[in-house]
Amino acid sequence: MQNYKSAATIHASEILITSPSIQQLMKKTKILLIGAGGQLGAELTQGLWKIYGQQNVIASDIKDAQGILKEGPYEKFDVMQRDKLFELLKRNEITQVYHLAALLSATGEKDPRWAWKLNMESLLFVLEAAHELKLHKVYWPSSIAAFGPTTPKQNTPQDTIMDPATVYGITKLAGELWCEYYFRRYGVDVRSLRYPGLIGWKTPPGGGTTDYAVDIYFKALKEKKYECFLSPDTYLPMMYMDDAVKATIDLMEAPAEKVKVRTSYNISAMSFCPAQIAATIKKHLPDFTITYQPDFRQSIADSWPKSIDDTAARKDWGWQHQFGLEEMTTDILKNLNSV
Ligand code: AKB
Repeated sequence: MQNYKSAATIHASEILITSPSIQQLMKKTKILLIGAGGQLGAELTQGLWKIYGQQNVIASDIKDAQGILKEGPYEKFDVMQRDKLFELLKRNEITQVYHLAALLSATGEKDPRWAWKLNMESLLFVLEAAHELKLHKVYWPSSIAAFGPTTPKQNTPQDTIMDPATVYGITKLAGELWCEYYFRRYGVDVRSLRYPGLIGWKTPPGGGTTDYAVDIYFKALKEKKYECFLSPDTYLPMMYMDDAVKATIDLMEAPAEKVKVRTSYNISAMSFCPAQIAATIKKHLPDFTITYQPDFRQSIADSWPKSIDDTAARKDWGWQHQFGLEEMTTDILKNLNSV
């Protein structure tokens, strides 16, 4: 597995950065990443630094820069300020935007109106800016939350019933359609992935239903026990952060003609339930115990797919995941043990 990881690192940095076409790209490409303070944002920023150079990637968030983000260019900014967004894009001659800022599924249910406003208006501001300022590319994440209770649960197809049961899911489905609309009507090159639950160890989780699978590693090491808010047999599609960063960059680097889906691509790596992740952790930490106390997040999880068919992403632009549950657990525990 270690070999796989270093291959991915080489792919993102050494090979690409030394090729003349990438040096050319580095000159031309200027990226703004909105929502960089979140779980995916910080790691994606670092992935983009490796390809485009730190000076060409501006991280931004509504909060002050934290951790690794203090090392590169940073703008503290609220994406709901449309004028400020346009000013920032013009002043920095931005050519690509990664727009990750959003309220996730569990937090969204606490304030549905605000979730709708933040998630939808900010996307529309970015799409309008992309059209008016002629940005080269936009990335916006969708989610398995765009599916719903009557969507086929196993190997959920790319094109199928979509009846999201959360406000977050509704914003993802509507957002996918807005992305396709801007592509068809104005030719905006906007690309998107339907992320499963993302699991990383560098930043704390941020209000999602799949976040138990992040929290469990921290609690296992610190307290040797974890109380899970989902039942033991709740299967959900999941992905290690390294794979999520790779998928995002691979999609954004793909030639435009290979990106055939302009709503959002299904993307998959593994699928497991709380009992399975607990058993895998126990192999490393034999004293670890788990208990179950399902709360309102159980019904959110029950409305989502259990596994995802990502054939289109694999066929169209060559998506391949690298981490399964065992490899991810080994990697996370090794890293958390050494911080
Ligand atoms: C959430 O749980 O809300 C997110 C997601 C699946 O989009 N991680």
